[in-house]
Amino acid sequence: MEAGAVQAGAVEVITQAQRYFFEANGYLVVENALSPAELARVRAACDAAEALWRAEPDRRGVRRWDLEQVIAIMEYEPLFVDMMEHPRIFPMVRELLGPDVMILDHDYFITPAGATIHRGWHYDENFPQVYHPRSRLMVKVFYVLQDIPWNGGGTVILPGSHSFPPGPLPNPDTPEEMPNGVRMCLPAGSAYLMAGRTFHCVGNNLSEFPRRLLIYTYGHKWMKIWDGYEPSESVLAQARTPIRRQLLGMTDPYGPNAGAM
Ligand SMILES: O=C(O)CCC(=O)C(=O)O
Repeated sequence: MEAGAVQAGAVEVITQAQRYFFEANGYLVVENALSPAELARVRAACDAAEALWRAEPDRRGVRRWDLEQVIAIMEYEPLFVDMMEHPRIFPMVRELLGPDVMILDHDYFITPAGATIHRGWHYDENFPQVYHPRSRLMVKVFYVLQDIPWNGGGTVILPGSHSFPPGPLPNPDTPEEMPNGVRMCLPAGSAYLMAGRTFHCVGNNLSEFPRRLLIYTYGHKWMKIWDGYEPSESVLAQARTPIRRQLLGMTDPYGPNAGAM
């Protein structure tokens, strides 16, 4: 094991190199986060969720030519609840965010081929009262379900921007023109983690392929689950462990934290 790696039981959670990369850059790529079998299962579950969502237009989501967003994906099938605690990625999130971790939102994103950006550069954490260079309120995980080519609309991230002091940043209309921006053009099965205060933008999908992502955002249990993501009774019924109860906002926000898995 690499010196300085953090362990949960006997399993390595995050290496020192990964942690330093995240602390310095505000994001981290994990290649092969999903095994081929896992990727196939998640893809099949996403296809089924997407079919249901298309067949029932009253289901919540964004239905636009430049973004299709299936809101609250955990409501569609237990596999998506399990993904909230992915055995390789969730321990990293917990390590980076702290033991009081809770889910804030969860979506399935489809960026159609040809879609240009629907939203410009932004921070997800944009609370002017908080001094962000020293805080970490959120970590977002993106699971890549289909290869994202160079021009395929991968999120563009500005490394290190999570610790910039408050103040204006460049905001190019073409996200890929951000000086020092890094494109998340990654193979299917990868995951990338991003601090909530990292400046980022969806890219222009100029490829012939849709971009398919599962996105889970984590915060702290003293925060409030985002409106529209409050778990239904059927999701709450799947909370059979202390950590899952905490993740789903079922525990005392100021009480003891659930122990490591
Ligand atoms: O779709 C993306 O690549 C980025 C999405 C985004 O900006 C966000 O989730 O805040």
